[in-house]
Amino acid sequence: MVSYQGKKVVIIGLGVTGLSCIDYFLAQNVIPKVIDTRPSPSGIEQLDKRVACHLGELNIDWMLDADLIIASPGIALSTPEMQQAAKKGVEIIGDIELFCREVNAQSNKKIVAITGANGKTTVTTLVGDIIKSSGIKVGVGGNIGEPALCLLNQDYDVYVLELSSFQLETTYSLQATVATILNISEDHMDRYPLGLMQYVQAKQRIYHNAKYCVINYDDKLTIPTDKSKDCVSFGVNKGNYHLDFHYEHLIAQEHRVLATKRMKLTGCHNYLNALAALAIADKLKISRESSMATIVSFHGLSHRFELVWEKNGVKWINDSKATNVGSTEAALNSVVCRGKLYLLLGGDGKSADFSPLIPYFENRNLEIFCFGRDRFILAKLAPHVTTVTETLSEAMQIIAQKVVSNDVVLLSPACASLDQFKNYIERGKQFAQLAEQYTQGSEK
Ligand code: LKM
Repeated sequence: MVSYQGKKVVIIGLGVTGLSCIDYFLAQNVIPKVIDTRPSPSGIEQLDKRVACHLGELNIDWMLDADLIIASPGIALSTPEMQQAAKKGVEIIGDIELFCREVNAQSNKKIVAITGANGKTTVTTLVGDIIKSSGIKVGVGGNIGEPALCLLNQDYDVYVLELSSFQLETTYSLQATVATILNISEDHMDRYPLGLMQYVQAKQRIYHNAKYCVINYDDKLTIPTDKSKDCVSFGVNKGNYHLDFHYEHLIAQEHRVLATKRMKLTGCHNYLNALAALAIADKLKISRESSMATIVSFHGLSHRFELVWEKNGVKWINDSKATNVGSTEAALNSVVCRGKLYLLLGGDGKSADFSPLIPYFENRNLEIFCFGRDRFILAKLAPHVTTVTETLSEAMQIIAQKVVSNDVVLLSPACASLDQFKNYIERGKQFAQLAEQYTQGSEK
């Protein structure tokens, strides 16, 4: 165990991740202090009595007095108080750094590290399933499911971590066996005032000290800036892992390995997700047969282009996990609709440029409903076919009155949910619940 005994530790940001950090320090008899800028953050009810807590604002005295600050992904390093602490020489790291130091102190433990603008949860989950069904003990977490620190002391041989750009910013000791940036498209511009390259730089940290890098042949920004890295690539037409002409097969190192029609995942972006997962599995020397069986049976994730309700020939698809423009583009590329498409956009746009969506709205039988904080910005994309409501619920109530057989209602909001929901999961649950509720007694 790495020891922090005698250090003054301040944890910034509660929630499940903050709580996992507190437990980690308490287990070695280091009593941390906790700060959260939110007046009533989640997790506060489970806080250990020994831990002093300051809510509603940052406590600069505590921060400057600390030896070590553990920063939540929810707090920007550019915050003036964080800058002040850093300048004074206070060490600032995140929970993933604590995790990596522990793993490095042990031997024979492997980390697979996955980031990207989109597909990272799908690939992380799929790689976790592939490793598990090959008989290896694997822990999956990080930005999804369990915080990384909760995976320690569970006798796992391999860890598969989904890492956000914010988590990577506060990580220094990651030594992944396999690391990947799946793709780059604009996201989190509210947190990266210097633009896309600042976001890319954060993501590129995943490759530091990685043994193998899995890169996207079609996306140069996923290539390690360190050209000496050992890379393997996936892509649509080219790369070590690619697709054939009509996306009919997955091809690995010039061999057809799977007919895509056998997969439950659909759409080009998902075939690329499967190729990336296969490239990672191959680097871990997992048998192709085992990997393929898992890729075939993989059903995809909740809240990710999930058919949650069907009535009177109308499909209601929950893609609440589409929290950026690129993700909504993938949905619009793969949605099949014989009638009218009702698209729900809205939430916190994080200062994104939404204009890449405009071509998807042209020459299409479509109506758009915009809700949430950035509804008026979104409504400008295609004003002639757009209705604005304050909430998702109001929009769905109107849509439920209009839909007829063969129509599709798609929640793929291109925005974060945090302006009106706890997270995208709560937004997706509300969509599924209201789809059922508002179509009740509408038998046709
Ligand atoms: N001190 C302190 C704080 C303040 C606030 C600690 C702290 C918060 C929580 O706030 C946030 C904000 C944003 C926590 C996050 C944020 C973003 C944790 C993760 C992310 S993310 O970028 O990885 N995921 C969001 C996104 O936009 O992709 C998910 C949005 C959604 O709709 O669920 F913790």
